[in-house]
Amino acid sequence: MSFFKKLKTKLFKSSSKLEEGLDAIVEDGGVEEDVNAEAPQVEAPVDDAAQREAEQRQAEADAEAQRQAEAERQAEAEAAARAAAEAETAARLAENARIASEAAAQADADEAAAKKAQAAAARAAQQAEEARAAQAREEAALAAEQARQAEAAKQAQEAEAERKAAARALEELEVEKAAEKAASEAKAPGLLGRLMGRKEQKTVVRRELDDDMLEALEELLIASDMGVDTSLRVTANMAEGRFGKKLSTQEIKDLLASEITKIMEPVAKPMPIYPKRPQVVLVVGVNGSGKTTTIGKLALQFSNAGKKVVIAAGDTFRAAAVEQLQVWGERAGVPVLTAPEGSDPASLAYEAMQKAEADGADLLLIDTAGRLQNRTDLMEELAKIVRVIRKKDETAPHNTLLVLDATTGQNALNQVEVFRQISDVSGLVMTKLDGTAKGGVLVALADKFGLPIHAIGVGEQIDDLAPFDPEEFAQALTGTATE
Ligand SMILES: Nc1nc2c(ncn2[C@@H]2O[C@H](COP(=O)(O)OP(=O)(O)O)[C@@H](O)[C@H]2O)c(=O)[nH]1
Ligand SMILES: [Mg+2]
Repeated sequence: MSFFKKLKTKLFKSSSKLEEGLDAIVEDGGVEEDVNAEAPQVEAPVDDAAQREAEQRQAEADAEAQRQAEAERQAEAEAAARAAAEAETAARLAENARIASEAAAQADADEAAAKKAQAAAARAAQQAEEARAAQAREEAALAAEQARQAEAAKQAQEAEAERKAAARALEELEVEKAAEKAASEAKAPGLLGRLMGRKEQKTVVRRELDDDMLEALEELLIASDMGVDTSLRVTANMAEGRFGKKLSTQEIKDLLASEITKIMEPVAKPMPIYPKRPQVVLVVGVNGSGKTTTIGKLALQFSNAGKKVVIAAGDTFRAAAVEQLQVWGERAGVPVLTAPEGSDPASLAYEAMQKAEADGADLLLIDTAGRLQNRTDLMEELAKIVRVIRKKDETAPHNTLLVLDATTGQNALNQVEVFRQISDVSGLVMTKLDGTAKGGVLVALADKFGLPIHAIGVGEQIDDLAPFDPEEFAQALTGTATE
């Protein structure tokens, strides 16, 4: 799970050229429209009306709050004049409650009721202090006024009146709370609706699919290393039944992604594992394509999967490659057979076959040099390796992996042609897909050669080798990936 997350962030770190190109094509000659092109004018007025209504509601609420504030100020003035009581309604209610409580005690009233009244009054006071609880304030003021009247009367029914007032205040408070809750709930969808309305209003650029647009698409795909034949076929498929229709960038991207997925699906195959022991995997490719790194990554993956692996550092041409492999081997806990610089890789391969057999290894991974500048040399070297390992097992090598650097673009196609002539390439590993915007060449490769793509390299670390996922690849290439 986390592995794929990591992969997503690594695959095509830079936004692909294809994605940028698609944006440009639709914008060039496209027309900005509402997303809901069928009813473009409907949304806006509805939204305005909703906003006006909201504004009006706000104004009413403000006026109401002002009125209440005025009433409160008046009540406060009265209270100050009469009893030098606190200015706040809260204090008044608390005071009233205390009086009520005293009166209740005198009149042998229920002490619990008085406490309840006090608590209710305190809650009402707290509520009154909240700016938005405007009506609660009004009700509290009313309760206070009633309480004050009751107090002024100073009669035997004083306690009773207080209790009633307090009870009413509590009740009103509850009603108020419920009303407030209902109001806020009623407001929620309105607000959400407004937000959604704004979102829905977002415009989209659509362009009519005509010859010009098709040509621009073809050029873009060719420029993205997808190859002429593949590009023409893909655009033709995209246009089928859509000529003259208006398409948005997103629609174009989705169409392209699905065409690419169709081409890539048949080649997305993991490296086959055979019952034969040791299964011999010859790894070929030009210098710097990532052979040695890929062998290190594969060794770890296979040994993690419970396979016993042996590595032969067959690139005896470069001392650095041997050291590099030894480091990988240590990390993966896999033995690495080496030979002195410049020695014969074929005899190393033979030794490795012996060791792998003796160890009962499941897999033997053989690294090779990749000096393409002298094709005859390379061909002879590879042929010799194959010859000697066949002395041990005539069905070997069981896999010949061609490692290709995805950043080389069209050049990768030439490399496949050359290596198919000098070895029996059975599958591909595409490296450096993390550092390129040129993934298009994979589409051309898949379309032209149909060779399985076993894995992709997405970084320099040992776990930066992933299975090839056509859909994910198509999404990354076209910029339709979610997240
Ligand atoms: N970013 C990135 N770098 C890679 C990847 N695979 C290999 N490399 C780097 O490419 C360079 C050449 O790799 P190496 O394995 O030595 O290629 P070889 O000459 O074919 O054996 C090294 O610096 C590697 O770290 C990959 O998937 N992503
Ligand atoms: Mg190497």
